[in-house]
Amino acid sequence: MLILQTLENGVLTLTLNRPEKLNAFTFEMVLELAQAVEEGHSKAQARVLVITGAGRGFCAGQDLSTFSVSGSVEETVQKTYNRLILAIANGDKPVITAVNGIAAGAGANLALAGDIRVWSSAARFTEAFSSIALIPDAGGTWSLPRAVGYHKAFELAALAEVLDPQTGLELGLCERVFAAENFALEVQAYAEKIAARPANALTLTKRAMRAGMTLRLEESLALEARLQAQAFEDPDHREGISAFLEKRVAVFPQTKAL
Ligand code: T3D
Repeated sequence: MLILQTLENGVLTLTLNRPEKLNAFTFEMVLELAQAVEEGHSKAQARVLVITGAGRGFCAGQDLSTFSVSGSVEETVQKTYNRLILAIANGDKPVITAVNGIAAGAGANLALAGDIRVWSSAARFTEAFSSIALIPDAGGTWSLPRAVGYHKAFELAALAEVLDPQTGLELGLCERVFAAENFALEVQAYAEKIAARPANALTLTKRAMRAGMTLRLEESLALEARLQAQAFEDPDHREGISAFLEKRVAVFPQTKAL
């Protein structure tokens, strides 16, 4: 199995499983992960998806030892990496990329693709592409400038320097850093916190914010109004209000995926 799957307390964890190669991607593996993400978004019991790596690496990017493209490179990238990145961005559920070790090349851009990015203190990040004279793919030319601004993004791509977690935090490449020793447990606990939030509200927030990254203000405001009308109709909204008025903690257990 190139991708391992576990489901615990609403958290579906997808683990890249080629540890001896630092989870470098074969195209078969990218497709298996893309399919697992697509199916995860439709799994009723899954409220949050986590993508992480087995062993000491997160993902070392494309496997360079078996790398060969028969046919069109453009089509291959479209069918593999693009499908994966779109499955993460367009799916209804929050996706957490949990970067346990080195994230290089397409692995770095997979790390960036999550709705929330958490790193281990052992994580490292490098836009390795230019070292083999390629351009960042797997969404890197879109996500990296949005994360750090154009100029820093260009420098990261040009130099392919290896970044540590402190720099990752400062640059906005990740939201949290957890100690390497407890990383899997910390990620599970953190993901369960997200899973306990109102699922439909998070789905609608994801839709509005993802769309907002490319919309004009007027369009974003119109979309917010439309999606807010949907959120208003959700039982979770009534539960949130009741809990506030009754001075108790809200519970959002019954929410169905939209
Ligand atoms: O058409 C297309 O779709 C092209 C798409 C391209 C997308 C890309 O991702 S391009 C970028 C590809 N990735 C890289 O260039 C990174 C290559 N790897 C490295 O630079 C280093 O391995 C790391 C910085 C990631 C980690 O270094 P280190 O010293 O911690 O580990 P290591 O000893 O180099 O690697 C451990 C093993 O993993 C080693 O195997 P061995 O010698 O023990 O049998 C190494 O060869 C293997 N490995 C690491 N990365 C890859 C890999 N094997 C194949 N492909 C890799 N990318």
